[in-house]
Amino acid sequence: ELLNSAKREAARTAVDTYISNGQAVGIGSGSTIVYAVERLAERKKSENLDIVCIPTSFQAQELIINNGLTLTDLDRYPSLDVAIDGADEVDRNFVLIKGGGGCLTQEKIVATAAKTFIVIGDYTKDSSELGDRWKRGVPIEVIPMARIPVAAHIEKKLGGNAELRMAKSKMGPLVTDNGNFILDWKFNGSHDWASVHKFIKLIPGVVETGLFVDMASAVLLGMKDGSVKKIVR
Ligand code: DER
Repeated sequence: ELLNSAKREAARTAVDTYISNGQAVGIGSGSTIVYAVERLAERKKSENLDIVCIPTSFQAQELIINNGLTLTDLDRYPSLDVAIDGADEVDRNFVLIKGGGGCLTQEKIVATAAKTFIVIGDYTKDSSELGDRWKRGVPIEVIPMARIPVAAHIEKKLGGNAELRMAKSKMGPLVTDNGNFILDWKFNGSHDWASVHKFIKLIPGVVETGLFVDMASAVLLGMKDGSVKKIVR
């Protein structure tokens, strides 16, 4: 339906614009990236596209394998040509909230390893300020034993509330691919996201934040009318 075709258009446009033979490609996580991997598989069949793929989660790893693409890792390819990934929200300064799918840490590692980082999404991600549309807060991956002091420190210094993300198909907290917990920090108002990220990142026990500041090279968002809005930094 409308939303899925918007995601699909953005994903296919991104693959056709930024992916070419011989590249090492970071593959993000979530639902939009599925369309990008499908397009990569199509191009592998039709034009024998010759790329290697680095996953950002168990989900991405499965996608790569199940679509017949070549799986590799950062050990073999520490520097990537391009990474493609989704986002939960994008603001007017290219700041992203990521981690809605719980994969933010490996996503940020892979995005950082890539020369070019392409974000794909749909019109529901297109905000002027973070928080306009995305109401689940900033995901923060934490070492399980530190979750209470980390949450308390964030709430004391930055306000809002940091909630432990509970799993949906298992009892208890969500456990990430790295064996950690996630706090969803529901913030109030607008912030200087670069300094908020740095502040949170330095709290002992924090593994990574879902704030991707100054990282995206381009953002492609599928619109309701079938067009793809492309914003290049
Ligand atoms: O969790 C993540 O960072 C994912 O990339 C997510 O933000 C994108 O999810 P979607 O493609 O299902 O909207």
